[in-house]
Amino acid sequence: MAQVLPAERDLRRVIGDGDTVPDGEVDGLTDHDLVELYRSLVLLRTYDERSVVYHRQGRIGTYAIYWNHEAMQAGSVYALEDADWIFPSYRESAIGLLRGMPAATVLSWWRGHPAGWWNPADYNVASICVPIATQVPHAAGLAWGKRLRGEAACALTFFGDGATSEGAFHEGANFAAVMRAPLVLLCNNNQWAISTPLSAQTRAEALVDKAAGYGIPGMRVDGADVLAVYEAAREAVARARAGEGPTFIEAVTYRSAPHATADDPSAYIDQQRVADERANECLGRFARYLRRQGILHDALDEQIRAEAADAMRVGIAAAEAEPPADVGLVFEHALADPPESFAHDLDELRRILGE
Ligand SMILES: Cc1ncc(C[n+]2csc(CCOP(=O)(O)OP(=O)(O)O)c2C)c(N)n1
Ligand SMILES: [Mg+2]
Repeated sequence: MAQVLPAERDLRRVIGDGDTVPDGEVDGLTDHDLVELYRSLVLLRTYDERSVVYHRQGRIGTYAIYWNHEAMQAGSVYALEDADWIFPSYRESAIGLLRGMPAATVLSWWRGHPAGWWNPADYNVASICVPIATQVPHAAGLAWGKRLRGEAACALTFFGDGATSEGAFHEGANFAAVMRAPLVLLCNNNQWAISTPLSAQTRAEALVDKAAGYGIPGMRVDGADVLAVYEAAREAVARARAGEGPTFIEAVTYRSAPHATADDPSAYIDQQRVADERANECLGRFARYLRRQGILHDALDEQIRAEAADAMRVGIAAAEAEPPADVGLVFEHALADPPESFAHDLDELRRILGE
C-alpha cells in the first residue's frame, strides 16, 4: 500500500519582518534572480492597478482584481521553464505578461475583443478559464500528455479556495495523481469565493489536507511571501520532472481587494483584516527584504516601475487602436455546423447595429 505522509501544515516563510523574524534565503537564487522576481511582481502589480483605473474610465469591462496575489503568481512561474505550461483562472489573467505576452493582448481580453485571444502554444499559457476549476482537468490532461510523450515539461495550474469544492478540481487532481502526471496544483487560498467564506466551503482544517486524499504531497506556504512560494513550486516542479507526479500547494493569503470591479465587499468582509493584509502586502514585503539585503535601491526601483508603467501605456494604446471586431465572429466559432437561422440572426444583429 502506498504510504501518504501528512501534508505540511505550517506556513512556509522565507521573508522576515525586519524586526524579530529574521530573513531567510533560498539556495541557488542569485541577486539577478531576486531582481527578476521583483520585476515580475512590479509588472503584475502595475497591470492590476492600471486595470482598475481603465475600468473606471470605461476602457475595459468588469475586471477581476488580483492585488496582493502577485507573489503566488510570480513566485510559482519563476520556478518553471518556458516549455512548461500555465493554466490560469480569471484571477491570473495577466500571467502571460511573465511569458512575454503584450499587455495589449490581456487588456483586449478584458475589453471583450478578439485581439485578446492568443494561441496558447505561442506562450505555453492556456486560455483563461472563468468557469471555476475547469482549467484543472485541462492541465492534468496536458501534463499527462507530456508524460506519455516522454517530454520533460510539466504544467502548473492556479485555482482558488472555492474551486476545491468543484467536481472539476477533484477530477483533475485525482486523474493527475493516478496517472502520475507532472502537474503542480497551486491553490490561491484567499479565503473567499466572492462572498462565501472558506468556513462555508469545507470542513477540512486546512485545504492542504486534501492532498492526502489523492495520495500526493501537500505544502502550505505564506502566499504573500514570493520566496516561499518560489521554493515550494521549485520542489513541486522537481518532483514532477522526476516522474513522481503532482503536488498540491496551498498558498494562504486573505483577499485584500474586491472580488472584481463589480463587487462591494464592505457588505461581508472583515475590514480590519483587509487593512492588516494591505499593510503587509506582498510587493512591499519583498521590496523591504531586497533593500535589507542591499539589492534594491531607489534608482533601480524607479527604473523597474517606469518600465512597467510604460508597458501599460503602450498596451492600452495598442488595445484601443484595434478596429472594432466584426460581430459575425459571435456566430462563426459557435458551431461547426451552424443552423440556417444563424444567417438570419446575424443579419438582424447587423441591422440593429446599423451596419
Ligand atoms: C462553475 C462556476 N460556478 C460559479 C461561478 C461564479 N463565480 C465566479 S468567481 C466565483 C468564486 C470563486 O472563488 P475561488 O475559487 O475561491 O477563487 P477566487 O475568485 O477567490 O480567486 C464564483 C462562484 C463560476 N464562474 N463558475
Ligand atoms: Mg478564493
